Amino acid sequence: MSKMANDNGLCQVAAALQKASRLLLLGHVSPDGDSLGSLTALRQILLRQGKAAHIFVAEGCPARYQFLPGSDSIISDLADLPTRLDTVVVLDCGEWDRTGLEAERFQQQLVVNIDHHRTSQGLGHANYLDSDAAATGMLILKLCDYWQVEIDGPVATCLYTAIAGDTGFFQHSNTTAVVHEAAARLLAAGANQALVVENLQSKTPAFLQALNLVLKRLSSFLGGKGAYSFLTAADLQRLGLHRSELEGLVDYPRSLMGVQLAALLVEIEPGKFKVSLRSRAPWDVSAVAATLGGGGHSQAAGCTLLGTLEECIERLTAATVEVVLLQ
Ligand SMILES: [Mn+2]
Repeated sequence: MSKMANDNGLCQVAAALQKASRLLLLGHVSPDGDSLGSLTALRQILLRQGKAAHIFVAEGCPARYQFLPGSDSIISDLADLPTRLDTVVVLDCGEWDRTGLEAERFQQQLVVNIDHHRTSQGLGHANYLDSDAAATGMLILKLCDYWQVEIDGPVATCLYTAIAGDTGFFQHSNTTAVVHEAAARLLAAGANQALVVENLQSKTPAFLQALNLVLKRLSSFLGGKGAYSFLTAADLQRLGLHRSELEGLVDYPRSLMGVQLAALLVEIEPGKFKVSLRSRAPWDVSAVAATLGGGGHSQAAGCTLLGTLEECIERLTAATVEVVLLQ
């Protein structure tokens, strides 16, 4: 098989980006380290090539990611979207509704999709998809290598954040030798690891109060192999927490000894729960999420459920039992 046919779309995407001159880069709602790190890294590389590149993130850049070089130029107001665009790049997600914008808006533009979610079908005219990659940041690094662009300190910090984010700081099961090699390269290139750790690992008082509630409400099912907890819309309002500040909370139920699968239900608006799912291999939570209309990776996935808390827990545990029995 030729290299062209076996590169998951890298050559095609690289060519499309090379031709572009005015780009809009989109991430996903509830932006995380991989999404924001990949966006800010790619933007810097495109700017260096003399292109105009803007990033749009519907909710803006969460405070903990504002250390990322270039994050201060992220657009979150639709009115600020550049009008003259030739190319739209969708990073780290495979569905338009996850970008916070509608596909209809970009019918005149070439659409490029770079993603590592297993559920992604490729929503672009050119798609670079690799579900074996631990993070979209790994794909941006491959793109850099393909173009033979030099990775400077700021780009290295962004890509290091992306990879650290999606591997749970090199602890999740997707932390392969390839991931460590990439991290080593980025550190050698000047990634500011201390800055990344300081910003990603420090918690706000409100986060710790939310964690307190999550731990108090921890329930088990599947004979102790499953654990779930929840936060209500009233909790979030009382604590003054936005859903984007809850990243990592589900890792606590998952850390419980003997737990194979953990779920955190967060009521993002009354009667609407965002469910984060985590598992230990070989349990596959992307299959659980898929039966509930969501998606993701085998050890980290999510979905949205509508109904009362009790109804959503019931549907979630029923779907989990069904999928686990089949696995
Ligand atoms: Mn990702």
